[in-house]
Amino acid sequence: MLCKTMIETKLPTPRALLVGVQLPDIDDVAQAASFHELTRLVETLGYEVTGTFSQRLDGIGAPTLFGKGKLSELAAITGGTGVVGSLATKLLSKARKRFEETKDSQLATFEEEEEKIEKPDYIIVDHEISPSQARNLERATGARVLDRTGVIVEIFHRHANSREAKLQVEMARLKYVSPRLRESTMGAGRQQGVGTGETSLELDRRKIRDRIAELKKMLETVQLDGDQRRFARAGELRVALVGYTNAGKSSLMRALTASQVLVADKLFATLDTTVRALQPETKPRILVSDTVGFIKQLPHDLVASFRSTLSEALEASLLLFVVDASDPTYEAQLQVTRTVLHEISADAAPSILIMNKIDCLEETELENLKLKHPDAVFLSSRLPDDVSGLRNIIIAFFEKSMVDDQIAVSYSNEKMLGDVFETLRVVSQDYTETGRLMHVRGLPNAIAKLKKSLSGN
Ligand SMILES: Nc1nc2c(ncn2[C@@H]2O[C@H](COP(=O)(O)OP(=O)(O)OP(=O)(O)O)[C@@H](O)[C@H]2O)c(=O)[nH]1
Ligand SMILES: [Mg+2]
Repeated sequence: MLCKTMIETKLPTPRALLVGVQLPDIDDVAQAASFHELTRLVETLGYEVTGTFSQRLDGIGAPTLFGKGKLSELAAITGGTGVVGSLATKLLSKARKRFEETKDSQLATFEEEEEKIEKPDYIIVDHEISPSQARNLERATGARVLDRTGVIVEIFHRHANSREAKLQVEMARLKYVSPRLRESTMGAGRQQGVGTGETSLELDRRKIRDRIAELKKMLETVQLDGDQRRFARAGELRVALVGYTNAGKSSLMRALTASQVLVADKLFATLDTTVRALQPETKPRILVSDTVGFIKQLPHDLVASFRSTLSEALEASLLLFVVDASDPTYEAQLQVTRTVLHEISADAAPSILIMNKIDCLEETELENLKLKHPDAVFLSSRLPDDVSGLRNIIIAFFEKSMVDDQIAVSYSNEKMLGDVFETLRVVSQDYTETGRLMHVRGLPNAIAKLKKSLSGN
């Protein structure tokens, strides 16, 4: 049999220019950090960042985001007209000509060479902008426009793995896309809604609404299964790793539970909550949850989807706030984590601050941080001694919350013994005529749950 020859078509890497408004309360360091984070997000999407472009302004409400002069400057870089009213992106604006004149004269002279000037294909706006602002910018610059929200939604879309995460992200994505659909992008020859007088745009929006309704129903079913799983786990000792994206939550999860969860130097590597037992296993065992990371300006629909993805973690008795201590913006990142957890009412449990990646710090930096956060645990998830120290802290926390009690298990109830051994520490047992009297140690609600099951309620 002849093998088919595969023709490899390598798509060029899309080029992206990052643009943003520097608001009065943002200093240059914060602005650079914001662009740095956006660069990482955009690179996670597989785009190449060609540069950054910003203007100091009081707000981000202007129809084209920037002032007129600045918009022309931007259009000069992208090859647009600098005017919203025109779609003629091929025409060279005066500003563009000036831009090219400053380039190597050979490049500017030969038309075929013009393509070599690396015009960005995308403008990525470091804010959430309205659909009409995006449209205006697209018209003026001739480049495709994506905002921060769009980038994050797209990354979530690519990384979602579990059925629940996929459904949630599809919903968030459709809600983002729907108001941004427009007639011109739909293809001219589209059929209209038959006999309804609907335009193709209305038809597409209706299809999206229907799909969102369908997704809601599917999610309810999936979430019901999740609720049952969670109920089965109620009373277990649970600790959740929460924190900013890329802080090292999954790395710690791997180290604490000897598991193989995905660790990657990219943003939003983890989108599902995974649960594993702390290793070496304790009695009763302690479950550790790894969760999705947070980021500033998290789109609202995605916050809603976090609520469900995080609900496993929300029931944890202990939250470990993981922070990348080597990141100069770690405090702002910690604040974002606290705010999002508060928004989804997940900040009730006690927490421990974990300052991770200390292997990247100078001795003096580390000392200063320790003075600033005397209650935090400083570690590197790469150092086994540090990880085992954290394990001891976790165990000590649960030990403090546990109480001693007795449970009577009749011989007819022996099938429940597995549950007893799994959720409680059995210190000793006496055999009586009717069954066993077990001296146990565990969390009060775990003991209460077992007693309830044993009494047949
Ligand atoms: N130097 C150093 N790097 C670390 C440490 N812990 C994690 N990393 C690296 O940091 C990057 C992110 O780690 P992850 O564990 O995937 O981070 P995460 O918090 O799970 O990120 P998301 O899933 O995106 O929210 C990876 O490249 C890790 O190898 C550490 O203690 N020291
Ligand atoms: Mg992760």
